[in-house]
Amino acid sequence: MPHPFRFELLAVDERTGARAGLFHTPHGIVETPCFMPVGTRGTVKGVWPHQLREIGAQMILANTYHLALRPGEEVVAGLGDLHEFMHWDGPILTDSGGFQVFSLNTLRELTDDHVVFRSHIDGSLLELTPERAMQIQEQLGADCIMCLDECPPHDAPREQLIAAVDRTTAWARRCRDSHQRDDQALFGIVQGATDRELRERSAEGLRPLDFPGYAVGGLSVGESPEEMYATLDFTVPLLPEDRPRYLMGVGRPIDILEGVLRGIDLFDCVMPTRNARNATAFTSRGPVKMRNLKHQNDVEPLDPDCDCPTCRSFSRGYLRHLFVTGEMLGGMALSVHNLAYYQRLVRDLRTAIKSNRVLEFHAAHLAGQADGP
Ligand code: PRF
Ligand code: ZN
Repeated sequence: MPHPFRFELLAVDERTGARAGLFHTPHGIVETPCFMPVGTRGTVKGVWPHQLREIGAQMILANTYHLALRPGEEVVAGLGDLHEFMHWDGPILTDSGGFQVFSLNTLRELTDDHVVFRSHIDGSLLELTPERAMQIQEQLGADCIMCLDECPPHDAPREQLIAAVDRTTAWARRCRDSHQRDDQALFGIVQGATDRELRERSAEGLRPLDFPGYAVGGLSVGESPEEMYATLDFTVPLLPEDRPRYLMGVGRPIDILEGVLRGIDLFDCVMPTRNARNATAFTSRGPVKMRNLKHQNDVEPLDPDCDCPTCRSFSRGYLRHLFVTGEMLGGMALSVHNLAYYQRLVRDLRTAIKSNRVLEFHAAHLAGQADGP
């Protein structure tokens, strides 16, 4: 049987290192570069699975932490697995919970063995270990799962950054040793903030563990975009060329472009759906605030260059009305559009990489003409 997680490189741009590839998973083939919509609690907020499919989403992300608290991984497993639970039969990736523990909770205790935290839902004390993170993610049944890692603040003292790298490496080994299912790809996560030595230390610790994919964690946590890009410049070359590379929790459209230029293959971010619920649209002409009075009598679609269900159906005037009156359809319609914008961005990037035009695409995007490669 061929390896279920083959990563096939189709093109590597000689000038930049940008890659186009195919990532084979048990639930289908993912074309990279790929943007994963975020379905934290087993739903991409406000969007039906068939709509995700229609706008070209291929793999989606869900969160171990949230699903373990509610409804609990046994409940999900009892209803089939995450694919059946949320009626998404394409590839799914679950994040391990480490990042959410550090960002959402009052941490009670952090040792080399475990992390203890208070639930953000009912205040109860909970424990997460690398073994437990694997057990939960095996029960949820996603195609790709993540090691438990520690993501400290980017400006934490150096001793704390070093300790986080070493703990993340030790936990990665424990995750790999306890992970059982060979129909799931376990990704290692490189930490080390914006420090070259620490990123090297982290990558050197993880590479011998031979993960089928590697993530760059610890970015987009408060450092400047320039610092993030500089960190990618020296971190991506530390990762194996023949495995998918995933930049966690990033980002704005420009960050995705800059990440792709540096050899990143996978991205996820709440921005398209969160901004949609706040009435901000991504368009080929830049961001548009849909509550603005200037849209009141506008019969034009939100984005003339978009063929998403929202732009095919609704006028700007109608969308504004939905937001001003607080109608649910506003956030739903804009979420579909914003996700379609991100999917078009990565699709156009794939095309540009395969035709050796990725730098030209980048220049066109910066010039505000991001409507085609
Ligand atoms: N680790 C994990 N998940 C994450 C991150 C991380 O560092 C980030 C940082 N941008 C987002 N999501 N496990
Ligand atoms: Zn649209």
